[in-house]
Amino acid sequence: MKTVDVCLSPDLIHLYDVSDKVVVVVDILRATSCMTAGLAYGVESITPYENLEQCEKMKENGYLIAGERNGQKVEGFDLGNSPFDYMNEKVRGKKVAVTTTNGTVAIEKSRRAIEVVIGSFLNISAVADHLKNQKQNVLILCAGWKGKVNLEDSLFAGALVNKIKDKFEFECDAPLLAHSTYLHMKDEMLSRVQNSSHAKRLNKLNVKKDIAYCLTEDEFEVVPTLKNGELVIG
Ligand code: 3SL
Repeated sequence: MKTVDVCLSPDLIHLYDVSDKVVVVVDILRATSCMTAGLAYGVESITPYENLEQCEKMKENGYLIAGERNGQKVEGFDLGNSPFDYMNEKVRGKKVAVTTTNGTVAIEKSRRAIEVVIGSFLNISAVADHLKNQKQNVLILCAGWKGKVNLEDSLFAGALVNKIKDKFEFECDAPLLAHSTYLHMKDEMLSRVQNSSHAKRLNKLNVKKDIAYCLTEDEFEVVPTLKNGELVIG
């Protein structure tokens, strides 16, 4: 049977061999929710950068540049890091370069995987079906916050485990932990996440509507994957 494991922070990724796994990168608030929404809305591709200056340089190549540091849009960039920035006519058909505090870092750390998949509640069932229909072991990598574990990514990991558990054995205890936490909180997800450290951070920046939207399940059927350094659908 295939296995599934959960890495609760990118700072723990050295404990896993990603080279023989499909890695699902998750940053619910808000990077992977933005990527899912943007690609579903018709963005041609999204190229993730860990480094802000490299991302900014892509403007010269005709890319829209997007991103945040500590939740706030980078000055001079075209887009911030709200899914609503991406669900907009001005980005349809465009190539976007993006840098974020944690999400793009987690993608960078997954590059050696057999496949890198972008997961969010917005496309959770599509991702679950994709994982069930392929042959490789899976690692769900939570982006967390600056190396620390966060609630919303761990809850997503548990929700995804819940959807695929009949086809996968748990590799270690993190899937068990994430799954139990998800089962415990699933009926009051919004209020639980509102209480999380990052939601409190975002509330101070007045982006409350992003939080509820990023917890919405199955808005889209897309499965973004990393191909030649850029995220595309299919
Ligand atoms: O850290 C990230 O990658 C971001 O998603 C954080 S924020 O929600 O935009 O603050």
